[in-house]
Amino acid sequence: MTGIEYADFVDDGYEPRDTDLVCQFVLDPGEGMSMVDAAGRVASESSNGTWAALNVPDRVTELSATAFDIGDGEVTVAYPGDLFEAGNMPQILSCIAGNIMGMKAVDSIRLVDCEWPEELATSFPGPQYGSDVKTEILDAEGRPATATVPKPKVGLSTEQHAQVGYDAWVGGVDLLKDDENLTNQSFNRFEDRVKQSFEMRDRAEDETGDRKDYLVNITADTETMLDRLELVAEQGGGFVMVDVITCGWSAVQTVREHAADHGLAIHAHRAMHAAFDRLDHHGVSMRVLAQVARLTGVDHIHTGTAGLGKLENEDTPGINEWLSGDLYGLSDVLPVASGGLHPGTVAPLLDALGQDIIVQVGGGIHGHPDGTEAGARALQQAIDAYQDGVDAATYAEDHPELATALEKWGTG
Ligand code: CAP
Ligand code: MG
Repeated sequence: MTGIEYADFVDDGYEPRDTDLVCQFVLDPGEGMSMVDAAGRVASESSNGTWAALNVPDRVTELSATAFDIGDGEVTVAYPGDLFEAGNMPQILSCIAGNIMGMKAVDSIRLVDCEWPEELATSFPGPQYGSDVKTEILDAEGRPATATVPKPKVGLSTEQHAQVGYDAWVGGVDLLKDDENLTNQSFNRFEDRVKQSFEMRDRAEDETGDRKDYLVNITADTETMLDRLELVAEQGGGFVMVDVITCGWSAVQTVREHAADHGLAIHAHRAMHAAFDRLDHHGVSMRVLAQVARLTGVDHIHTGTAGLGKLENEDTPGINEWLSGDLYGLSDVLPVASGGLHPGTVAPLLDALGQDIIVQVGGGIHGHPDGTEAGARALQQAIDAYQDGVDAATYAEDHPELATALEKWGTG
């Protein structure tokens, strides 16, 4: 038997093993605590220690986490792979981002980044398509894919919603997208919306000759999501949208399994992420949330607009780079830039993030003075201008829809 107490969870010279899940935290120790005291409590509480010293068989200490690299307000913690259940994201998060977020030993603590060991990472499926949606489901090779959310967010009737979709598709947008707070309300029922929108989609495809699709928000309790997913598949859709933070990762894992049965890609919206990641000294970073999303198998995820637009962002380029980087052969994830974008923001956005993204523009299309179709054309013209290496204002000289958009919202 060995006694384990907080100090046993600290070893500043520790060298992580290939099988460890290695997590970086920033933390502010609680009153009267040194960094080492706080770090030991974090490693203990998130693995197999508690406030009381325990006498345990030696085997148990092999599952203990180790805090090392303890710096000024920073600590790295290595978790033995065997601490985790393969393929169970809620279990992993209950350890590495669980009780420690509220323990008195820290005034604040933020999980900043993780390095995932191969065995644990590959116990998850990862995305089915990732950036391949651009060629396998859409005709968006060599350019950013485009999406639009009808605005107002809620309140359009089913017919109005489907009409907005049609106007946007024929104006050049690839993807219609439901807003996060539109699911199955009395004024716009899910089943009718899906059926009518796909009828319009088929018309737009016939007229344009391009593949068009619809990011259908199936967000609900998990059973209902699976029913909705079946309906989308029956109607010939290629995508379902899940609001991954509000639904939870368990639901995402279940949807991923069923989506694969139908070859449906998953679009991850991230409403409520800012409750975890907005404070830079507390919570869970967007970088880690994006890692979790990739492992659990979403094909797209919103990662922000590199500081443009209406919402606060955490390091969009760095997160996107991680999403496209190697992860033991798991597919990449296509990032979605969204939030206050309009045609005038296209050039700085693509400069910052490259073209392997989805550009989602809601208000910046539907708020166009000449309506949705003109707004969609203006967006496409801004992308064409960028690809031709011409600045938007010059391109607008003989592209009236873009000219009107730039006049209304400016550039950048
Ligand atoms: C954008 C949007 C998206 C946000 C999500 C909205 O509309 O539909 O939900 O961009 O934020 O409801 O605000 P606009 P994020 O294009 O009209 O701004 O991508 O940061 O997760
Ligand atoms: Mg929205």
